[in-house]
Amino acid sequence: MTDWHKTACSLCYVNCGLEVAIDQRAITRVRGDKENPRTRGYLCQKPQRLTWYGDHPDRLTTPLRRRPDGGHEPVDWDTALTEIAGRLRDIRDTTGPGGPGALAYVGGGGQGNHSGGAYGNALMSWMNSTRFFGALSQEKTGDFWVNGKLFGGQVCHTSEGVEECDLLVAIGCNPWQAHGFNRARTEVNGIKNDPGRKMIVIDPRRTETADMADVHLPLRPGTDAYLLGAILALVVRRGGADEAFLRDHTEGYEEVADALLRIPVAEWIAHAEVEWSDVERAVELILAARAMTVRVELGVQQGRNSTLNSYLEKLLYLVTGHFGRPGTNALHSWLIPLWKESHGERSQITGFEYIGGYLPMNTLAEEVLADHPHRARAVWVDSSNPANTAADTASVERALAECELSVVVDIAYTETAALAEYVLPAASQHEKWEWAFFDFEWPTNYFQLRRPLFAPLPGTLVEAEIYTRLLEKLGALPDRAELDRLTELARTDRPNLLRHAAATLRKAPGIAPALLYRTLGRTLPEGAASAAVLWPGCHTAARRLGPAVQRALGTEASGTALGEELFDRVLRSPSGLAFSEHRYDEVWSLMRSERVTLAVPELLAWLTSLDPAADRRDPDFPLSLVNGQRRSHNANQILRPPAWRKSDPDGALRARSEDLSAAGVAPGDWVAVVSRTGRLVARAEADETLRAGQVALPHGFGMSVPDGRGGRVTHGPRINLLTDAADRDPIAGTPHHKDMPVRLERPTPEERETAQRDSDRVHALMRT
Ligand SMILES: Nc1nc2c(c(=O)[nH]1)N[C@H]1C(S)=C(S)[C@@H](COP(=O)(O)OP(=O)(O)OC[C@H]3O[C@@H](n4cnc5c(=O)[nH]c(N)nc54)[C@H](O)[C@@H]3O)O[C@H]1N2
Ligand SMILES: Nc1nc2c(c(=O)[nH]1)N[C@H]1C(S)=C(S)[C@@H](COP(=O)(O)OP(=O)(O)OC[C@H]3O[C@@H](n4cnc5c(=O)[nH]c(N)nc54)[C@H](O)[C@@H]3O)O[C@H]1N2
Ligand code: SF4
Ligand SMILES: [Mo]
Repeated sequence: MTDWHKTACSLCYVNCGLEVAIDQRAITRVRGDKENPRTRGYLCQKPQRLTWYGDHPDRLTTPLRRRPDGGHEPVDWDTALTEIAGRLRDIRDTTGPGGPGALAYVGGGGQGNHSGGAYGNALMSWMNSTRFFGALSQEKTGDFWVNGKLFGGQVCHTSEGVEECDLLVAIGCNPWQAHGFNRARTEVNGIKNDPGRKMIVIDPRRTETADMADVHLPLRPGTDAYLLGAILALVVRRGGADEAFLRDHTEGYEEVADALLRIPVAEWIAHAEVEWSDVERAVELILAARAMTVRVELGVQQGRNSTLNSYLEKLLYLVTGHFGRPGTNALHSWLIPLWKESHGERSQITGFEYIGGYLPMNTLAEEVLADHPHRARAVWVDSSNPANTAADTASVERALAECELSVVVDIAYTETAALAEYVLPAASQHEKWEWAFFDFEWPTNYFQLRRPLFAPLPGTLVEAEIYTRLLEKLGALPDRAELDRLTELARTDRPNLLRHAAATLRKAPGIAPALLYRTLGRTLPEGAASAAVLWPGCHTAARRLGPAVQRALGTEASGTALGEELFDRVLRSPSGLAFSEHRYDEVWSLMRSERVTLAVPELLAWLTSLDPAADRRDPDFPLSLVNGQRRSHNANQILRPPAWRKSDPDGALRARSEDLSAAGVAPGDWVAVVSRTGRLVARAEADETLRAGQVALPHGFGMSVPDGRGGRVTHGPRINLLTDAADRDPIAGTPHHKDMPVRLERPTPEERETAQRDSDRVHALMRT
C-alpha cells in the first residue's frame, strides 16, 4: 500500500493540494489531494517530476563565500552569519539618517513559500530599511495602486468568480497554460461545454484559451487601453451601466461616464485592429450577462498603459455592476495580507512611489548604482532570481557586483547566487513547514500550512532559523533568560503572550517574528516552530473578520478564543482549511468607506490623453515580443533540471512562419532576437496562433546548469538580457515585458555554432 503524504505544488501560485508518495528523499508519485478544500484533487501537467525541485546537482548544501577570484568557497554557518552580521552592522552604523535604509531586500517568497518573508521583514526592520523589491513589483503593483484609489486600500485585492460566472472575460491571460485561478483547465472546459456560459478572450494570440472562446479579440499588442475604452464606451452608450449599483455603492460615476462617452470608439477600435463585428458581439455578451467576471494577468499588467489597463478592466465590471455577487468579481479576505499598505512615499532616487510596500523591481539596479547619498549599499535576495527575472540583466549583474554586500538565500545555486558574496542554503519547501499567502478566494477563503515531507537536507536551514540566528548575532533578540520566560508563558498562557512580551517588543517591535519563533515556536507540535508567525495573524484575522471566521470554523468562539481556535485549526489541517466564509454583502465591509471611488483623476487624465497617432512603433524594432510566455513546461525559475521539460526543450522563439521567413530564418534554425537593450539567440519555431508581427520567448529558462563534465551550460534564453528597464509604466514602474520592441535576424556563424553546441550539451543531460 502506498503511503500518501500531503503537501502542495509550488510550481505556480495556485498551489494545488497534492498527495505524494516518497522513497527516502525522493518524491516518487504525485496526485491531486481530493481533501484539499480549495483545489479538490486538481492537477495540471507540471508537477509529475516535482522531486527535481529539491533534488538536483545545483542544490545548495553549505553556505558559500565569494573568493577574490570570483568563485565561491564553502564556509560553516557560524562563520557566514558572523561575517554577514558584522558587515550589516557596519553598513547600518555608517548610513546617514533621512533615507530609506541601506539594505535592498529582493523577494521574500516565491510561488509556494512565504514563511521566510516574515523573518526577512525582521531583518529589514533591524536595518531600518524599507527598500523592498519583488516579483509583485514587476507585475501587480499597478493593480494594487488602482485598488488603493477605488477601494481605499492597496490590500483591497480583487477576486474572480470563475466557477459561477456565466460570462468570463479573460484579458491578457492564458489560464490554459498559466492557470492563475483554481482548476483552470476544468473551469475553462466547463464554460466551453455549457451553451449557457460564454467566454471572451482579449489576447493578440489565438491562445489555447482563446481557441475555446465564444469571441476572441486578437488586438494589436499594446492597444488594450484603446480597446477596453471603446468597449466601455459602447456598453455605457447602450444602457449597460447598472444605475442602481452605481448609485448605491459608488462615487464619481458622472466623471467616468463623461470621459468614456468622449472616446472616439471607431478610431480606437481601428487602432486595436480588431473586427467591428467581433467587438459588437463581445458588447452584446457583456450586456446580456447575468454574472460576468473579468480575469486579467500579465498581458495587460506587463503591457503598454499597464496601470491604466488595470483601471479599465475594473471599470468594466464596476460600471456594469458585476461585483460582489456570485460569479462576479469581488474583494476577498486574507489570513495575513501578502503585501502592505503604502501611503504615497516615494524613492528619493527614482521618484517612484512605494506601492504595497514595494519599489519597482526594475529600479533595483538604479537604487544601487545611483550616485546618491541614500543609494542602496547592500542587496539581500531571498527566493528570487533577479539575475534572470528582473529587467535588464546586465544592469542587475552590475548592481550585484558593485554593491558593498550581497547575500542570497535560496535552495539552489542560481544565476543570482553565482554573483553574490554570500550564499545561504535554505531547506526546501518539502523540508519545512511552509505556506503561501495566495489566498485570493471569495466568498470562502482557504489557507494551507504544509508539513515537511523530509528533514532538511544536511547543511541547510529553514529561513526562520537563518534570520533568527542572524538577528541573534546582531544582538537584536533578548537574552536567554527572557526567551525562556516567554517560552514558558507561551506554553502556559499563550493567549496573553503578546502582553507578556510587550516590554521587550516596545524596544524593537520589528523583531516580533524572530521572538515568536524562539519562544512560541518552541512550544508548537512536531517542530512547527516557523509557523509561530502565523499566530498573531490568526488573532488579527479573527478580530477583523469575526463572523466570517466563525462560520468557516463552525464555532461560536469569539475574540481571543476565536484567534486561538483558528491558529490551532491551521496547525491541524494538513490539507488546508477554509478560514473565512463570507456573506456576499460583507464585501463592502472590506473597503475603507464601504463605497467605491470610481473617478481616479490621474487615470482619467491618462485615458483622455491616449492618442492613436502618437502610438507608433520603432521601425528598427518592428515586432512585438512576448518576453516571458507561459508554456506547458516552464515554471518561473523553480525547476532547474533540463530533463523536466517534456516539451520545448530549447525554450524556442515562436513566430508566425511569415515573420520567420521575413528574417530569413526557417523553423528549427537558430534566430537572433535583437532589442534596444540586448541580443540573444534562440531556436526558431513556427507558431501560427501568434498574431502577425507578434513573437514569443518563454519565461522560466536561462538557467546555468552543470553539464555533467565539470562545466556549466546555459539552458535556453536569458530573456531579460533583452529588456529595457526604462521602458516601463509611469506609475508602477512595471516593465513592458509583454510588448517589447524587437527584430529578428539571422545569427552569425559563431552565434549559431555556440547555440547548437549548448543545445547539444543540454539535450545530452535530458537523456541521462
Ligand atoms: N506554465 C506556467 N504557468 C505559470 C507560470 C510559469 O512560469 N509557467 N508562472 C506563473 C506566474 S508567476 C504568473 S504571473 C502567471 C502569468 O500568467 P499569464 O499572464 O496568463 O501568462 P503569460 O503567458 O505571461 O501572458 C499572457 C498572455 O498575454 C498575452 N499578451 C501579450 N501582449 C498582450 C497585449 O498587448 N494585450 C493583451 N491583452 N494580451 C497580451 C500573451 O499573448 C499571452 O497569451 O502564470 C503563472 N503560471
Ligand atoms: N521578461 C520577463 N521577466 C519576468 C516575467 C516575464 O513574464 N517576462 N515574469 C515576472 C513574474 S510575473 C514573476 S512572478 C517573476 C518570478 O521571478 P522571481 O521573483 O525571481 O521568482 P522565481 O522565478 O519564482 O524564483 C524563485 C527562486 O526561489 C527559489 N526557491 C524555491 N523554493 C525556495 C525556498 O523554499 N526557499 C528559498 N529561500 N528559496 C526558494 C528558487 O530556487 C528560485 O531561485 O519573474 C518576472 N520576470
Ligand atoms: S496549476 Fe499550478 S499549482 Fe496546480 S498543479 Fe499546475 S503548476 Fe502546480
Ligand atoms: Mo508572476
